[in-house]
Amino acid sequence: MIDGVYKVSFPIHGDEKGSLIAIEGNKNIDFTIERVYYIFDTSPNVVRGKHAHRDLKQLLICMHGSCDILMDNGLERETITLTGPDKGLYISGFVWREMSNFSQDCVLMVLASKKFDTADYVYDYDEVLQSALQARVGGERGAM
Ligand code: T46
Repeated sequence: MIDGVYKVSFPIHGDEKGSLIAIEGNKNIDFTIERVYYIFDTSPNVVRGKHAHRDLKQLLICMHGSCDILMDNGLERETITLTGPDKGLYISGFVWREMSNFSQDCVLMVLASKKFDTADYVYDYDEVLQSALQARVGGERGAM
């Protein structure tokens, strides 16, 4: 997968009463949870996101239904289908993301490492490309 991105499976505590999943900051995930938001009632033909974050770690969980998450760091692009309340997608780093193909019943919950800050959003994909190219050139120079 793209650097700084990985899938997580959470253990389900199940008994005769049903199922329960617990997520603790700095235990199951490597950040303190500063914010929780969730996305629902999104039409299947809508594409959300279309931005990167400068400094934010997030854990995305489809509590209900499913949706597709595209991630792109300027060098690699990958799309995964997120479904199941025990499956998470961790995204950190300067990664462009788009969410699409929402099922009618999709509830996408996001745990975030920082409070909402519009200054952290980058809506210009070229900036992600430029950053990837600069990192690659820097890496090649370092290897000389
Ligand atoms: C991300 C993807 C996965 C707030 O007031 N507080 C918040 O914490 C957030 C996240 C949003 N908002 C407001 C800002 C907009 O007026 O809610 C509205 C919709 O937000 P946005 O268009 O940014 O939603 P998405 O689905 O395009 O992106 C969101 C997150 O913003 C973003 O950080 O990574 O989900």
